[in-house]
Amino acid sequence: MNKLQDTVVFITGASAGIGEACAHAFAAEGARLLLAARRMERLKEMEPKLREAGAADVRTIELDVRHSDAVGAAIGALPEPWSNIGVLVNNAGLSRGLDKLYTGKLQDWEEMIDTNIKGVLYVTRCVTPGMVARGRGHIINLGSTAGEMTYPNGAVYCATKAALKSINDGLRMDLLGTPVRVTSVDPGMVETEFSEVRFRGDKERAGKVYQGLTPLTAADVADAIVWAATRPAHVNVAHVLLTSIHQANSLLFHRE
Ligand code: NDP
Ligand code: 8X3
Repeated sequence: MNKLQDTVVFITGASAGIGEACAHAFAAEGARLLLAARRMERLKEMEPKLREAGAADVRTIELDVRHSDAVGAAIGALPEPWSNIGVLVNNAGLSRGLDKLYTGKLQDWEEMIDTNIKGVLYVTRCVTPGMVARGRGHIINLGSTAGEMTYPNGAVYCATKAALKSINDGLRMDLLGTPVRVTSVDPGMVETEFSEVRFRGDKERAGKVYQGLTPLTAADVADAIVWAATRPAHVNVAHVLLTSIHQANSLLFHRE
C-alpha cells in the first residue's frame, strides 16, 4: 500500500502551478486531498481529474490565507476525517513587482508579506496542534533560492522567503520530541503563473523570464515534495534545494 494512502494532504494555493502539480502527485499516492485557493472554479475543474488520478477523495475550500479569521474558520469547520490533516503543504505565495526597494509599492509589499509569511503562519498555527495531538504530521513549506540569496529589485519577495528559513528552523525546534516533521522545499526558477502574477498579467514580460533556458517544471517540485513526504517516519528532510541545470543560484543563469 502507498505510504500516503488515505492520508489527508492539505495544499494551499492548489489552483495553479506547484500547488496544482502537488495535488496530482499526491493523488497518484492515493491521498485524500484537501485543496485551498481563492479561485474555487479552478479547484472544482481539477476535482474529477484528481479522482481519476487515484485520489482517495477530494475536498475544496475557498480560502485567502491572508485572513486569519477565515483560515481559523475554514480549518475549524472541517469534519472528520478531513480535520485529521497528515501533511500540510504551505504553497500559497506570490511575488509582486520587480522594483528597487526605495521605489517599491507599499501595496505590493503588504500582499507579499501577508501571503508568504503571515499566511504560512496562520495556517501552520491552526493545523499543527492537531498533528501534535494525533502524533503524526508533516509540514512542508515552499521556500526559494530567493531566500538563500537576494537578487536586485526583489528585496521584499526574497525577504519573505528568507523569513521562512527562520520559521522552519524555529518550528522544527519547537516540535522536537513530537513526531511532526518540518521540511522546506526551495526551488529555483519554475515556469508557472508566478511571473505573470509578478508582472500583473504582462505575458510578454513574464515569458522573457524563461527565455533561452530550461526552467524547472511544477511537476519537478511536486516530485521533491512527495519524496520528502514519503521518507520513513523517523527521517526529517529539513531542506531540499533544487534548480534547473541552467541555474546556479538566484543570480547566475545560463541562457542559450
Ligand atoms: P502560481 O502563481 O502558479 O500559483 C500560486 C498559487 O498560490 C495559486 O494557486 C494561487 O491561487 C495561490 N495563492 C496566491 N495568493 C493566495 C492567497 N492569498 N490565498 C490563497 N492562495 C493564494 O505560482 P507558483 O506555483 O510558482 O508558486 C507557488 C509557491 O512556490 C509560492 O509560494 C512561490 O513563492 C513558490 N516558489 C515559486 C517559484 C517559481 O519560480 N515559480 C520558485 C520558488 C518558490 P489563487 O490565486 O486561486 O488564490
Ligand atoms: C521564485 C524564484 O528567482 O523568480 O521564488 O524569485 S525567483
